[in-house]
This record gives sequence, C-alpha cells and structure tokens, in this order.
Amino acid sequence: MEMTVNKEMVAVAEKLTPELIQGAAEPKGSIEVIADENAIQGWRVEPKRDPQEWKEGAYGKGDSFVLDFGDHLVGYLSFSVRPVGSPPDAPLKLKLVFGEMPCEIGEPFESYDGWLSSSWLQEETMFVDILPAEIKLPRRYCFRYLKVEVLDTSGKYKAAFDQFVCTTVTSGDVSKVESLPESLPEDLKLMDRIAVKTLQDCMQTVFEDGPKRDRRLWIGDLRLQAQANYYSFRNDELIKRCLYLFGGMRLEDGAVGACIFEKPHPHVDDVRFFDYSLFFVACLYDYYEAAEDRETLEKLWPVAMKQLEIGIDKLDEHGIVKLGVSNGSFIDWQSELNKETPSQGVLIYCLKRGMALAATLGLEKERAYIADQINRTTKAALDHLWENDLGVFISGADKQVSWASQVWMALAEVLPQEENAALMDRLFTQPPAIGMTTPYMFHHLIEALFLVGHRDKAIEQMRAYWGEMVQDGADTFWELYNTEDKKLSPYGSNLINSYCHAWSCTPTYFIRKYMI
Ligand code: RAM
Repeated sequence: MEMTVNKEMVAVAEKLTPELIQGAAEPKGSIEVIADENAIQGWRVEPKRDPQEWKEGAYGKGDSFVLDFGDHLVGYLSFSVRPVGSPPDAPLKLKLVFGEMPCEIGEPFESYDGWLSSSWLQEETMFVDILPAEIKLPRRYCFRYLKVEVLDTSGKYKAAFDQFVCTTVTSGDVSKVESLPESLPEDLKLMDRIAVKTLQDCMQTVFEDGPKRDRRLWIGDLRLQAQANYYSFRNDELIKRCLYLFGGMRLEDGAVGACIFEKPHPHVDDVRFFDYSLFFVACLYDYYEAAEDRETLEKLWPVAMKQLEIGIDKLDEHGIVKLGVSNGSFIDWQSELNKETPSQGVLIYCLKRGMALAATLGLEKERAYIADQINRTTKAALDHLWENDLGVFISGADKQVSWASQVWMALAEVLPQEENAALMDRLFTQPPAIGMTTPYMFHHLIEALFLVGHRDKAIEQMRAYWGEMVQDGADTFWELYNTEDKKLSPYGSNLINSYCHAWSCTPTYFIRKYMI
C-alpha cells in the first residue's frame, strides 16, 4: 500500500527523539512460583527462606532458580557467571525466561497456542563459550521475574552466578511528577503510584502501548497517555514527536494510521481504524489545550481536518456511521460488540474538538462546516439510534444495546445534560448485556461518569476495577482485565497479554484532574 509521507514533519519528529533516562535495579531475592487455584491466574509467588540463596548455589544440567526484582522493569539485563569445579570443557547452555507476571514463569511457553506470534514471549537461549563471563543482553526486556535455567554444562563443572543488574530506561522523569496531598485516601495514592509507573515504563522514544507488546506507538493509546502525561510527567515534547510522526506518515487516502513503527526508519503500519484516525483530532486538541503550542496546531491542523472529512465520508444517507471490512473501528476488544453507534459517538466527540480548533485558528469556513456536521450527526443519532421507550442507544441492524454505545454517546454529549446523566444512571440500573473488556473502555466509562457529574460513582467504579487489579498484585496496570474472568485474553492465552499497558494508566489522570 502507498503511504503519504511528509518528510518535513517526520524530520521535526525525529529531532524530538528523547535521550532515555537510565537507572539500575538488582533482584530482591529468589522465589518460587507455585500453582495455586486461588491465586490470580492460578500462580502464587513465595519468597525463599534465604532470599540470597541463588548466589550460593552451583547449577548443573536441569537446575534453575527464579529471581524477583521487586517491581516492574523495562531495560537491559546484564549478569556475571563463573564455573565451579574442573575447567569448563564444554560451553554453558543457558535459558532465561522473563515474566511481568508469575504465569509467564509458571507456564512453559511451549504450551502457548494463542493467535499472536509466540516471538513476543520473552525468553533467551544462549551459549557461553568462555567462562567466567560478563554478559549484557542486547534486547530490551520488560519484567519483574526472571527464571534462570541451566540447560547444560558438562559432567566436570557447574555454573554459579554473582550478580544480575537491569539497566532501566524511560523518557518519563519521575521527579517532574508532583506528590499528592496527604489527605487523599491511601488506596487512591497507591493506585496513582501504579498508574504513574505504568505510564513511565511505556514512555520510551515514543509513547509505547506496552513495553512487552506491541512496543510501538498506537494512537488510541497515545491519546490516553497524553491525557495522563499532562497531569504527571509533562513530557509534552514527546507528545509533539508522536503527533508529528502520525501526521507525517499517513495511509494512501490521507488517513492517520493506527500505529507507527520507529525502526529501521519511521513508517506507518497498514492497519486502520475509523475511531483511531479520528483520535488524531482529539489528541491535537488536548495537546493544544495543555501546551498552547500554536505553531504545532497550525502545522498539523490540515491533517486533523482531513480525518474529520474521511470520517464524514463514511456516513450513510441518514448521517449514520457505517463500518465495513475495510473500515472497522477498535472501540474495545469485544468480538460481539456492534461498533457503529460507539463510532458515531467518537465522530461527534472529535467533530466538537475539531470545531474548537478551527475557531481558535480563525478558520470560519471550516468551523461552520464542522458545526453543520455536528448538527447532522447528532440529529441522526437521535432520530435513528435512540430508543425512547428503553432510554438507550442501539447499534446496528440487530439493535444491539451495549455499554460502549451508551458511554460514547454520553461522551459525545448528544443528549441534553440531565438526560445524559440519566443515561449513565441507567447503565447501572439496567446494565446492557454487552459489557466491556479493556481498561481502555473502562477509562471511557469513568470519563463519562465524571462528565455527567457522577463523581462518587466514577470513584466507586475505579476502585472496583483498577482497585481490584491492585488487590490482585498489579505492579503496573494491565492491558486486559475482567473481574469475572481473570485469565481472559483476546489473543487466546494470558501468557501473551501485556501487563504494563498504556491505556491502563489513566487512574493518575482521573485522580489528579478530578480528585485533588
Ligand atoms: C493492541 C495494542 C494496542 C491497541 C491495539 C488496537 O494490539 O496493544 O494497545 O491500541 O491493539
């Protein structure tokens, strides 16, 4: 597929590539990962009686130990290994397995049969010819737990390990994050700390979606990371870099692609989503609100306007969004979800932000055109998607009622204020059958609750969702979480899920924006 590349914009983005901040972390001690039906995903962690026991041992064929670094890390592992016994007469064959979660250590990767590539599972098999050795792994890993398995030595020697160090990397400077008021409840402070850590570990040379997987810039994730960043790290330059990357490399028809690869040179992936392309407008709006960078707004405005035009182009004769095979929306990881009505909500939400930007830029013709489209799509939603008897928005030919449809229509503010609040109330008194799967979709529920003024309900829901993730031992917040099914994965295996995921970092945004 042809891509539209604007070299000037890409050059601006490349100039903004940040230097990464480095740190060092060593293991807290060795542990055992034990199968336990009552533990999260069936695995419990137990510290060894002597946490430094791993240093004392000499390991031969088939021996292993597991280290716990005490927190989630993103970086480069180095370690030292030496022979014990006779001079080593054969290479050392070693396997390292990295886990964000105990399940990655407990379940052999050979058992994985999900539909994403198994190459995402973090492991390394290596041969060390000369001992003793200082080894630095070239790949970046993302982990708290490390399993060290000696696959073979020889009958004449064993291997001993003295030191493991992870050189951590991030572009999020935690010293820029303001401390929270003492009076904030402890559980929310903890939730904030984990959210900040989640964001920090995803902040690399772009805002990555997850440092384990997919390790790249997705615009749906960027939008939420950016919102959290404005209340925490304030690395606005990194947002600017990401906006220029998306703006500078687009799909054939000018649509913003869903994600960007940085290496071997920046390029856009050929994945597109109706909602994700539109979010370029919302990202630019939020960026301008926070950074007041008019030059960037002026440069990137044509890209934003184009996304609105492409979105409008997908309306049917009634002014309703029609999705198709080549024009899907993301909205949530939910195969049974009809995404048309939520997408209508996204379109209206982005049109409103686009209209504000056009007004800021004094572009009267564009402003008036967008205003007409807001009226058209809002009227269409009320005429064709609103079921007055039930007080809900329906989606698709089967008139599906979902949480996502109500939430996105609330965020789009299609109904007058009081009715919008009543719509959100109804979600809890008459919960739709089609629920939500990702923290990404939950984010939008919480945002809608705050928007209509249901502050207590919003906090209650945050506690019920992210709070339970904390109870389940999250060091960083996860890509997927379903309180009813904690092994759930849209990819066929919880081994491949990402456990530090950008779109899950927003409790810090909610806490810092609405609660202090
Ligand atoms: C997943 C990514 C990312 C999301 C896309 C749509 O693969 O992890 O978070 O934006 O899907």
